[in-house]
This record gives sequence, structure tokens and C-alpha cells, in this order.
Amino acid sequence: TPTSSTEALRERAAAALAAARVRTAALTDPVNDADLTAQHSPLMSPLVWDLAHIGNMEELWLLRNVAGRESMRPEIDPLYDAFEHPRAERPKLPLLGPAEARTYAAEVRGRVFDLLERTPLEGTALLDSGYVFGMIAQHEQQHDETMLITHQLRRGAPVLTAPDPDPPYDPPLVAEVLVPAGPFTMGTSAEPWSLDNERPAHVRDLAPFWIDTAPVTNAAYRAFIADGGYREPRWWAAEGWQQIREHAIEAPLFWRQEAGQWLRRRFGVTEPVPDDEPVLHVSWYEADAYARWAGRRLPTEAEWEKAARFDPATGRSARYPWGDADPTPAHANLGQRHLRPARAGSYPAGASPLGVRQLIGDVWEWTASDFLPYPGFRAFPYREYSEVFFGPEHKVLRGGSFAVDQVACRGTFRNWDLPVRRQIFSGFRTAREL
Ligand code: AVJ
Ligand code: FE
Repeated sequence: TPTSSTEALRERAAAALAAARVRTAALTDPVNDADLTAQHSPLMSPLVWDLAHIGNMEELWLLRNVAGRESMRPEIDPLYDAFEHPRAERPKLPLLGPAEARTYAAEVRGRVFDLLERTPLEGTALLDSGYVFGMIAQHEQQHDETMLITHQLRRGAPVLTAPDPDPPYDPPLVAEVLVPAGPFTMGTSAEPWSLDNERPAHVRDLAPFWIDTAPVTNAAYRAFIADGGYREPRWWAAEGWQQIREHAIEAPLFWRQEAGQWLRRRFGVTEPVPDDEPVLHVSWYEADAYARWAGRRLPTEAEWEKAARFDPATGRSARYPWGDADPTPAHANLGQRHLRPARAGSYPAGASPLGVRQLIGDVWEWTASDFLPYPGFRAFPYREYSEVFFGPEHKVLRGGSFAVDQVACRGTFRNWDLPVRRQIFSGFRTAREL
């Protein structure tokens, strides 16, 4: 009946919002006030900015734009508009303190739960299927990943812990998989909470290509370093070569060499770099250079999505590599259950029909592609989510990392960043022509 489906949508929206807030609290409650207000890297906001920005976006979209209410605190609105102040300047703003920020976000949330109970989840594009509630849950989860990046950059004693991954493990027999030529459906017009840049569904016809069964590992990446990869300009795009020279980059971010052994710092703990884990904290330029050294290339965004979603038996594109069912811990390393990727060869149940592994979760995967709109794109509900970032300066990442929640992860989900960025949870896999 319509009533019970509205109830199911309300429950889904409430659960997504609640899960995001549990995670936000886990990222901020164990942090003392000095650390919440400090800037741990010029690349990042103070954690207390993310906290109040989460509340402010929720107030803007749900209480002001949907419910038509007045601003709760008009004087703070400009402080939390991401386009008014670049991250590096945010610590100098008269931001809400930690206690005030928590109270503000909790007040907004209380009113939002009241609104959700009374609002019909249909009738306008913003409300249909509870879209705007789902969009705000995804926004909070994306900032939770941003805050986790700040934790990784932060110096000092660790405040976060999580069990190491111990997933089903069954190393694939083949290093690469052939994706046959032909059309497939990219993007979606059906996924109710998909964001504007994932829409609409459209057909792409691709030449055949080979793609790595699993993401490139630390051991494989170390062979590139050992072979002098960072000293050979021929492997590098010009701007990438310039960046590694200028900043004396010779390994992934957070790595250091001690007596011939590679160590890495991970959430405040320094440890040997594990051989069989997907490489993490590389820029697009590093991924591109490795691929060229290996005689291969990065997959295009369309190739990545075809490898992840196309089922040759039915000709359909599924929501995830394993089908249409929501992810479980047997499918993928998602949701910050662990603070690292699982070793390559994990999650056989998460493989695509063609046998490609670990496309979802573990590490974001750089693709060769610029972040561009799909044919028929329409900015929704605001230009500043995607449209203002379209163009050649941003490269697309796919698949999500261990730090991505499932509400913000699916075979169509698109992320993007500058090709120099490496503090993000980024890795890659490679491809080649037939
Ligand atoms: C999609 C991850 C690039 O963090 O800049 C958060 C998501 N947009 N608030 C970002 C986002 C507005 C965005 N990324
Ligand atoms: Fe934001």
C-alpha cells in the first residue's frame, strides 16, 4: 500500500541520517577541543568546521528550502558556505566552538526528524522517494570521510581504532580480465538517491579491453619505485613530473624508508608497508606514471563502470558488481569498519560477473577520465554539487574506499579530485587494449 511504502521510505531516510550521525560522533567525540579546532593540514578544515557545516547544510536543505523556515542563526550561515572561504582560511573565522557546534547540529537534527514524520515523500523532485533526506545523509557521510582524512593527516597519539579486516579471501587465478566489446548502460535514471552527476542512464559502446582483476598492490608499486620510477621523466605527465620534483616526492604519501625497509604512518601508527594490500595515497600522476611504466594505462571511467556493472549474460548493468542487493560485509570493505584496505584477493562474493574484484570499497580508484557531465545532465538540486567542478582540471575516482558508507557508494557513484591530490584514500588498477 502507499502508506506502508511511505513508512518504509521514512524509516530508510531516518536510518541513513542516524547512521551518519553515529559516525560523525565517533570521529569527533574522542577528539579534545584543541584538536577539534586546530588545522592539521592546510588542505583540510578544522574538524569543528565540518561538524557545524554538516548541520548547516542540513538546516539549509531540509528546514529552510523544504520546510520554508527562517535561518536559525543567520550570522553563521556565511561561515559554513564552502564557496565563501577556502579550507586554508577557515581556522581564522569566528567559528562555533566544539560544544556549540554539537548543540547546533543536534538541534537541527531534532527538527529534521519531526519534519520527516510530517512530510509527504512525493510530489516534488526534491521530496520524491525521500531524495533530499538521502542527499543530506550522503553529504554527512562524505564529510565523515573528509574528517577521516584529517585524522590520517593529524600528528600525535591515535584516537581512532578498528579491527583489521579479515574478510573471505580466495586469490583470483588470473591477473586480468577481458571485457568484451559492445554497448552497455552507464549511469542511472532509476536509483532513487543517485546524485545529479550519475544521471541519466545512457548507452556507451566500448572497444574490448583488459582490466586488472584487483587493485595494484604495495608490492607491485614498490617494484616501480625500486626500478627508479620516480627518477624517470618518460613515465610522467609533464605536470606530474613537475610536482614530484618540486616537492621531492619519491613514494606514496605517508611512506618513509628505514634501512631499506618501507614504513608507513596510518592513523598515528607507523608500521611496515604490507605487500599484498592495495596501494593507497597516490596521486593521479603517480597512478598514471606507474601504469605507463607497467606498459599499461588507467581505465577510462566508462571502462571502469562497464567492468563493474555489465552482466554479459543479461546485457544489463547492475547496481553493484555482485548484483542489485545492498552491500554486506561479505561483499566489500566499506563504512569505516576497518581503517585500512583488505588484501588484494579478498571478497570473492563481491566480484563482478566477469570476475573483477574489489571494485567497490577498499580504495578509491583513479580513472583516466576528466570529470564531465553525461549527455542530458541537469544540475540538481544545486549547481555547486557537481556542475561547477566539470572540466579537465578534475579527474574521476570510482568505487569508494574503506572510508565510504554504503549510502554514498554504488556502481554509478562518481567522485573527483585534482590530479595532484594524495591525502585522499586513493589507489588504482590498470588496463590495456586487446
Ligand atoms: C564529491 C567528495 C568531491 O567533499 O568536495 C561535500 C562532496 N560536496 N560537500 C567534496 C561534497 C559538498 C565533495 N566530493
Ligand atoms: Fe559539504
